[in-house]
Amino acid sequence: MDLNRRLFMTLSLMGAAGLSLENYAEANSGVKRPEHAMSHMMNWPPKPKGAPPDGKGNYREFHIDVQLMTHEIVPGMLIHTLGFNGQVPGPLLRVKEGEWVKVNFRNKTPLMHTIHWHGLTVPYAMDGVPYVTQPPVMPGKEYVYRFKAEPYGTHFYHCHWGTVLHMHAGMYGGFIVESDNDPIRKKYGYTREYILILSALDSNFIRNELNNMLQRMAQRMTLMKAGRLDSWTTAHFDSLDDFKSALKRGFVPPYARSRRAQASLPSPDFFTINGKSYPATEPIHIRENETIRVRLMNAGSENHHMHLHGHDFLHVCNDGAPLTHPIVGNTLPVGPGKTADIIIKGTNPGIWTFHDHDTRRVTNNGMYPGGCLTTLNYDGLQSHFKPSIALDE
Ligand SMILES: [Cu+2]
Repeated sequence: MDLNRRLFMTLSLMGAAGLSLENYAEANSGVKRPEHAMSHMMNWPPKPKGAPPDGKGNYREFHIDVQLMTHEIVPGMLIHTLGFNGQVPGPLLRVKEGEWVKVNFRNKTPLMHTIHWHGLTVPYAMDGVPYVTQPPVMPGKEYVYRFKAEPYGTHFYHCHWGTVLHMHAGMYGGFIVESDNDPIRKKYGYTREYILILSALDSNFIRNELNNMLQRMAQRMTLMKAGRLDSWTTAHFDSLDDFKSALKRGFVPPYARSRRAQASLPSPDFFTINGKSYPATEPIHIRENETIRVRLMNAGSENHHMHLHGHDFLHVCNDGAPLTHPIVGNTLPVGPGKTADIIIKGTNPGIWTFHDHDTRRVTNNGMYPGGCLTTLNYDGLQSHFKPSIALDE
């Protein structure tokens, strides 16, 4: 498949940045439609280089759908959201290095989505970036991703469409590539591992934006059915020059008009670990003298500075790759898109807090305690945390 254009620009499908029925006509007025738009995306996807024929190779096959669902972040706080296979986070995918992976992705929502394999060196056609490497997966449609699982380590996957909303809403999941040669396993011989996916969401933004997108998508589907919407009227261009010449001919990009009365970026009010806020987060378990591995992934848009009480840990992997010189510490910044693996040794029995040290993020709707906080619990420990003791003594 020929995709030799160096720049492929998309400006706002209606679903993403909001051409309304009104400005649809405006966008289309007096502007000649290029014939090349989308042409290179027909017969998509191409076969990844070296991939076994579909249906014949020894694939690890997964079925992932996306659906509109309700999700309880913390007891009493239920939101409408988007989730892979009806859960937040999506299913954990764990494969072996070098395995061929096939993911059948079905879109069961009225919105558009893709899946991006974050940290994996997939062929670009499998990279899941809408209008850059693939058309978006339209409502009711399926898209098949095929790629070889590499490199080994801690990665994740997420929707790459309208990413702020879709990722905040819950379209992310862990992707672990195991290796027989994993030096971390060999060197530290840990006996248990935990996966902590960090995220944050603005519950009001999600509600408003989801409603807006559903509305705009309904308009879009109506226009498509009527044959009034095509690649040009959705405003995507094959090059920067194309785009500039459209501007000269009267095209107004959506960010230049006040689509949203007051354009606003989300300001999260809930902070989650594996989709849950404290006290609904799952504790990490350890025994005295046990070594455990914790894989941290930041699938959200906030910085999280994870701090463990009562212990130093070893930071051993950065974005899945083993560090040649592990770093000892007790606080680790995990920025958006980052993964980090740490090794914890059970040297100090107790119940210890492991939390985001930015105190804004250990709250639920502004109230402490909550948010991005969990505990490291020693197995077999007789809990001595009895608040009444202090009062009695
Ligand atoms: Cu999506």
